[in-house]
Amino acid sequence: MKIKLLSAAVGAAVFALGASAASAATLADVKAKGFVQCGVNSGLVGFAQPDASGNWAGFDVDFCKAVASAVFGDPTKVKYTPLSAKDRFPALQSGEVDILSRNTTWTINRDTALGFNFRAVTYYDGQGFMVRKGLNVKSALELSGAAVCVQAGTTTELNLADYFKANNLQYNPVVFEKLEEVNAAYDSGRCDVYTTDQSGLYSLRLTLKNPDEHMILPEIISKEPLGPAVRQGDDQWFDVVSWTAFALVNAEDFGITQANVDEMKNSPNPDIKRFLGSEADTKIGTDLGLTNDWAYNVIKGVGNYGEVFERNIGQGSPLKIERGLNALWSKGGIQYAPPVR
Ligand SMILES: N[C@@H](CCC(=O)N[C@@H](CS)C(=O)NCC(=O)O)C(=O)O
Repeated sequence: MKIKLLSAAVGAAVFALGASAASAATLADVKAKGFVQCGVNSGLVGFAQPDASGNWAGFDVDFCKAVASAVFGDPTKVKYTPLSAKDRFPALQSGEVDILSRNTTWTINRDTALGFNFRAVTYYDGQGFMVRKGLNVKSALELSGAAVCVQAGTTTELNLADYFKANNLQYNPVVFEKLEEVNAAYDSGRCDVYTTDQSGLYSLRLTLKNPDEHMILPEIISKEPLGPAVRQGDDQWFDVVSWTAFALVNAEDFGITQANVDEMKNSPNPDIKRFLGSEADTKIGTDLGLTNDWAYNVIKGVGNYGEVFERNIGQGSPLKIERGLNALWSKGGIQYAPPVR
């Protein structure tokens, strides 16, 4: 009798867990509700920004669309939750969002203590400094005594403290919780320096009153591998999200683009046919819990990694960020994805 009671209690607990928003069957939940709930930046030009009609666009937004394409064959099946630096982690932990696709650095603390999983790096970044050209500073090592604007709830704060300490420099941190407050403080001259991920600086500079009066210093003081995060404890969903990112990079490797993906389905290269799901015996997609043409859908929906990069933050955008470290491994960068086979 005792044993029976105990197993009933365990059953109830498992049910409660399974039925909660943070359930471990995210793919099934996502399919059932018909959309991916994606946590994105509250507004960072090029990365995630809603237009006047509320349509979200950007590099991180396209990743949400890529996952929706993989699951539903439809990039529009996404709902967006804009999240500040501080709010993003509770939102993922609680199950309010299915993925965090928001300039988030993969660190050991987030991978362990906070309970997340990271695997793909969609943007290799590093922390930098922006100053007014009029300050006549050429290096971060000349910033002793500066007032430095920084946002709370980021890796940026600790890197900043470490860098100034390691170089024996004094500084005055000016810390805000909201991005608008940091931007306003820097733009009004309350801070001499703005520090965040270098990609963020390129983006934020465009929103200043006079972008041309500001420059980004050459120093990169940290490693900021940015990528999508999911909750621990759901390997299938983790695989879907990771392999969506890898599909984008593999497509660029193969020369598959949004424009030629239909033609590529009939490529004589068996590797490409398998990737796009047109090899008769493939189980590559179904093993992932998706259809065999999931990668075709991703590329049809958003294009390959290079296309997503150039359109949102590269040469086809006002940011004009160079590929740099984010070039393919075969072109001098470190973007490298394991094979789909
Ligand atoms: N990559 C860093 C920084 C990410 C971050 O939140 N950056 C700020 C400044 S660019 C931001 O995006 N803020 C937007 C917001 O809080 O709404 C991290 O993961 O902690």
